[in-house]
Amino acid sequence: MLRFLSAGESHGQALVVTVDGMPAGLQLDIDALNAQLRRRQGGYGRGRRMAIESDQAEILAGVRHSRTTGAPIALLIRNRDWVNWQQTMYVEAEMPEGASGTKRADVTRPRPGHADLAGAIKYGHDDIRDVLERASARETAARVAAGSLARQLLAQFGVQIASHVSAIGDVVLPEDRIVSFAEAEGIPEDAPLRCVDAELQQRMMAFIDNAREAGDTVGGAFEIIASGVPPGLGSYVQWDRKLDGRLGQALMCIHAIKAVGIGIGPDVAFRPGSRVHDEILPPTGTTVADRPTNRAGGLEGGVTNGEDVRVSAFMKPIATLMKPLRSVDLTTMTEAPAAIERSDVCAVPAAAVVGEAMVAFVLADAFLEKFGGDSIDEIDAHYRATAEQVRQRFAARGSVV
Ligand code: EPS
Repeated sequence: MLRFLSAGESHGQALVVTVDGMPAGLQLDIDALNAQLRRRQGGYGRGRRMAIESDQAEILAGVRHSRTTGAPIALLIRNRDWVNWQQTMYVEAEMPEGASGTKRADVTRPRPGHADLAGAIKYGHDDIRDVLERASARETAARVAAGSLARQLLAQFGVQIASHVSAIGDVVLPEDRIVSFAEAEGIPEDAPLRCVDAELQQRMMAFIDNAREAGDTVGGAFEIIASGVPPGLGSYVQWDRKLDGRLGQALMCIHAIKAVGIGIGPDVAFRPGSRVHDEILPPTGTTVADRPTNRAGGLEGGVTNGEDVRVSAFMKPIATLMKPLRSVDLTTMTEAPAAIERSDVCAVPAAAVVGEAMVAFVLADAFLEKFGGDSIDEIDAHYRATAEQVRQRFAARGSVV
């Protein structure tokens, strides 16, 4: 089983993440890992924090001479902003001599839509900072680091992952505009919103500008596409083995994600079967069958079918509004505007990078389940043998596979 656990506060010293279950013998590219962290920091609509940080992962354990050893991998990402927060976030009982930064007042007015109120009730905190520091989407940097290891494992076997932003507020890519993996992968990294349609992207930016001027925030949607995914990952035989359910959880648990769709997603409810299901035709290429469409997003019965895996996620607007919503001051229980924390106006492109990481993690886990072994060599042998078995089985029936 591949799994990870993270720790770290948004303005604490660092984020740490432990990845357990990575096989031995994977050659790691730390520059590629850091490039993923950089991607997460980008996108039009982000706040001033991203100008302070320059996220870089340090590998503390589980890797020797840039190869995984099979031991748990520990990664650390330092928060540069810590120096501005030490007086507020120190770990010791008393503020250490010479602590840097400023001492901030307690946060007592929960922001609607954030974890503030529910967290303060649940954990018994009077200073909501104890909630928001951990609930912050800063934690997603740890996920991108963990997901990047999974991505590097998958890449060894030809699985690639890309994403694109399909909506910012009500500026939405048309339903019939199907974005190919190559198109998503080809989006320049400096594209402000990582949308495949340049004209639409301009309108999306204007939408964000308007929200910023109004002291408001915006959400949106993105799609993750994984190509080269072998058929047979996941299973229909038990509820918790269905890969669509596992992908759903992995995306739903990203901060501010409120809905997930597989393939054409919720549209399946509004169309007849003939415009939902993908016909199965005799093969003309190297796959078992031709599928003229991929509305199912590469998953049937919770199992990958060899087509691209396509998953969409829908993000709510960020909960910190510069023109705050009404709230209650929990010290006096009287009405008061919600607290204002420095924040982003829109973080949809960043969330898409986090989504890629989470999808990579789930696919790598399912991949190891099917082709598992303790080293890359063992997995490789199993992977090749399975592909060959499938080829021979169908070739015997006249297939060109
Ligand atoms: C984030 C860091 C945070 C926020 C954002 C995500 O930094 P700060 O709170 O210092 O501005 O920019 O988190 C939120 C929007 C949130 O509501 O928690 C990051 O590294 O992605």
